[in-house]
Amino acid sequence: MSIDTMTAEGKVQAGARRWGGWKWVGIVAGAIALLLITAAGLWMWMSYVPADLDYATTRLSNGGAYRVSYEPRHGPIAVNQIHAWTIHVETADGQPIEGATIAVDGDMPQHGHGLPTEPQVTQDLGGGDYLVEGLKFHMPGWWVVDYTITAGGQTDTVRFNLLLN
Ligand SMILES: [Cu+2]
Repeated sequence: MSIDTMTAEGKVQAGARRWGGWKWVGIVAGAIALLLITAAGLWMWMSYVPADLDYATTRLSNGGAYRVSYEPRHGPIAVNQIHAWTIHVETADGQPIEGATIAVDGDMPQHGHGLPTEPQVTQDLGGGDYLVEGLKFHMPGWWVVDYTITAGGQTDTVRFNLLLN
């Protein structure tokens, strides 16, 4: 049937079919674009690192009770290697704290996952020094490590930022 012999209604239906085909192309292209934008956004979010992060290895705890510093025991921290830190705990005015109870925690703030291991303070080395064993960072990027320190009935948490590559 040629277009001339179609009823007006038939022409409208044929037109709708043609546009119907293009509509699907539009929907698929839109879906692909949305997927790409989502993936790009997710990637940007997961690799985002605040510009003003403090990477100091000596920091005051959140409540100001303790000054804490750390040092990896075997040189620079490599991704995916179990390693140990020595941390030093003192009061804000510099008196070493011995006999503290210290819990270790850590995570990647942008990834929603924590540490792959359960590091622990395994030894009170005296003079405010403590041995932390079992640390491992299994991805490059921004990590935080928190020490929650309890001494003399006072609990406070200190946070260290690390950027690994
Ligand atoms: Cu991660």
